[in-house]
Amino acid sequence: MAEYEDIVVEGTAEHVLQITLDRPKARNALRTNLLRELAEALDAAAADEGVRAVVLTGGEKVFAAGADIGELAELDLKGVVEDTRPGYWQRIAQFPKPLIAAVNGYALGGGCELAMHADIIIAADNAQFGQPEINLGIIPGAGGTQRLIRTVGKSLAMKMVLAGEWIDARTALASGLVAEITPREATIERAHDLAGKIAAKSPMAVRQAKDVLLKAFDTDLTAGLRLERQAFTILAATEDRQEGLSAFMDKRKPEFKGR
Ligand code: DAK
Repeated sequence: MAEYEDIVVEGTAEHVLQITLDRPKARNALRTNLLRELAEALDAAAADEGVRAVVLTGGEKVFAAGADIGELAELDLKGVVEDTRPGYWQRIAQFPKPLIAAVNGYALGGGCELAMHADIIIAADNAQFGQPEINLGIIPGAGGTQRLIRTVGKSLAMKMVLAGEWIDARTALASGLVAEITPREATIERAHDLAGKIAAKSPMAVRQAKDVLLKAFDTDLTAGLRLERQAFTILAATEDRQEGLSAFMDKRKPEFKGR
C-alpha cells in the first residue's frame, strides 16, 4: 500500500478501507498535499476490486477544520484561477464506491464540504458542522453552497453560509445532513459496521444504486426514473442478481461475487 504524509490508509476489514486524515496539529486542515493524497488514495481504491467501501475519518478528535488558511492567504487572483485543488475535489466527488464519513468534532469549511462528499455521514455526539468562510471574506469553494442547500434546505443553509454559524450533531441529524449520531468513541466503529454491511452486498447493485441516487441532485423526476429503470435493467444481466434471488428462495445467505 502507498505511503502518504497527510493521510493514513488501512485495509481494516474484508473489502473495507479506512482513510484517516492525519494532520492533528493543524486540526486536519486540508492543505493541497492532503487533498492530492486523498484523491490518489480514492482513485486507487476505485481501481482495486478488493475494496468495496471506504470509511473516511479525521480520527477521534476532529474531522477537518477546512482549507489550509495559510495556503489560501498566499493565493492571488492568478493563483486562484490556476489552483490545482478543484481538480482534486472533482476526483473525490467522482469516487464511485460507497464512502462513509465518521465525523468526530469539527467539520468546518472544506471539512464540512468533504463530509458532504461522503454518501453517508455518521456523526459523533460532539460533532459540529459549519461553513465559516464568510468570516474570512470568502465563500465555500468545494460545493458547500450547492450541496448544503440541497441537503438541509434553504433557511438552514443560508444561516450557516451567510452568518457562518455552526450546527451541532442534533441539528445535523434533524436536517438530514447526517444519518446517525453515535457516542464519540463509537463513531468510527459504527461507520465500519455500515461499510462492512454494504461491502457484503452485490458491488454492482451498490454501484448502480449510488450512481442513480446521486443523479437525483441533477435531474428532474422523469429523467431520474428513466435512469433508475436503466440501472435496474443493467443488473438483470448479473450473476449476483441470480444469486440474490436464488438465495432467498433457498433460504440461505447470498454470496455475491461482483459478477
Ligand atoms: N487552516 C490552517 N491552520 C489551521 C486551521 C485551518 N483551517 N484550523 C486550525 N488551524 C491550526 C491553527 O492555526 C493552530 O495552529 P498553531 O497556532 O498551533 O500553529 C492549530 O491548528 C490549532 O488551532 P486552534 O488553536 O485554533 O485550535 P482550537 O481547538 O482552539 O480551535 C478550530 C479549532 C477548528 C475551531 C479553529 O482552529 C478554527 O476556527 N479554525 C478555522 C476554521 C475555519 O475558518 N475554516 C474554514 C477555512 S476556509 C476551494 C475549496 C475549499 C475551500 C476554498 C476553496 N476551492 C476548491 C476553490 C474551503 C475554504 C475553507 O475551508
